[in-house]
Amino acid sequence: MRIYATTAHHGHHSLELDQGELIQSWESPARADIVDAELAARGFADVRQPGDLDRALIEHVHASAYVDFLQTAHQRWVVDGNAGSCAMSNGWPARRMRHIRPEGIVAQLGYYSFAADCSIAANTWGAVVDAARSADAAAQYVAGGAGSAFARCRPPGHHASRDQFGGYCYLNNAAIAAERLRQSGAGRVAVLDVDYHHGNGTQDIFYHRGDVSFCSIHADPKVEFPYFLGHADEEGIAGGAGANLNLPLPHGTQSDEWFDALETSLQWIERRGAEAIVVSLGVDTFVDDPISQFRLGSQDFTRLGQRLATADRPMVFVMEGGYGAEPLGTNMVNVLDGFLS
Ligand code: Q9C
Ligand code: ZN
Repeated sequence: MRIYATTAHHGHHSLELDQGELIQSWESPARADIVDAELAARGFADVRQPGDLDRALIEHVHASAYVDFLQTAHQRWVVDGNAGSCAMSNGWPARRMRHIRPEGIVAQLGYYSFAADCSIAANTWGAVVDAARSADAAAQYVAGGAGSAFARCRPPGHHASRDQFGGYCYLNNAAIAAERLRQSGAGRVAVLDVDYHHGNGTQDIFYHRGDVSFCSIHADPKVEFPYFLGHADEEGIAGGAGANLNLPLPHGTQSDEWFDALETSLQWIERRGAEAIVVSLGVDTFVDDPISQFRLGSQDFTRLGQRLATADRPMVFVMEGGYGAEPLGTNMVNVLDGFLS
């Protein structure tokens, strides 16, 4: 299996408002280092650098003004007199307020985000671009006839919508991979999101589209981040009607119930006629994940990979969530290992 990864992510470690305190985010550089070490230890040696950022491709997924904003936000923050800190908002457009884009950097940070768990530092954009490049390269490799690839992305992407960052995500790596597969000739693509959290950004990006189906297995938004999207009655609209499937599950969900949802997902993806699949691969469903409440064990990730292999489709794995220490590497690589076995 081909891997795409870079080291630019080391420059990015966000601040996060967690239980009333501003902390160094759970989404840390160590996460990718742990996964890279486990990949190397288990013989995944075909690790490549991705090609250049394709701005035109990105603009099929994200608003051009939003991409410009991300690229320039930290510099504008510094010019505004905030050198030395990370750019983060303190106000958002809520009910009965107006969605008119304001002018100042702090206000625009609120306009272009939906959560206070995600800040922008000097090196954030470089990390974000490299994650997007890795997802694109993995999709190009798979579209070229190779069976599978893993984009070891950091920061993750599935919470990033067409024009909002949040949930540790800035550009939507999985959506970029799906769009690349479409542009490379796959008529229908599916994104299967197995991260613990609902992939609200990916859903948003493809909600009007029938050519990219989106399916997510996640903690019920009534009790879990991102709180305001991910309910079972969200089925897509216009040309995308019927092309969105959400399978919310309660806190405490165990393997049996989770794998029932996986069966439902894969049967639905089959019916949608997907020629290729992007897997938004979060392993924060693990029982000991420090911020999550599902109960999958490490062997379950091998089983997940094995079941995905039976879908018998070209597959792009894009790294999303999964927190804590060493088991993160074991769990992530177990999926890839199970897939190859
Ligand atoms: N007490 C991904 O898994 N809230 N994002 C965490 C912790 C944000 C998760 C609160 C969770 C974002 C890609
Ligand atoms: Zn997650």
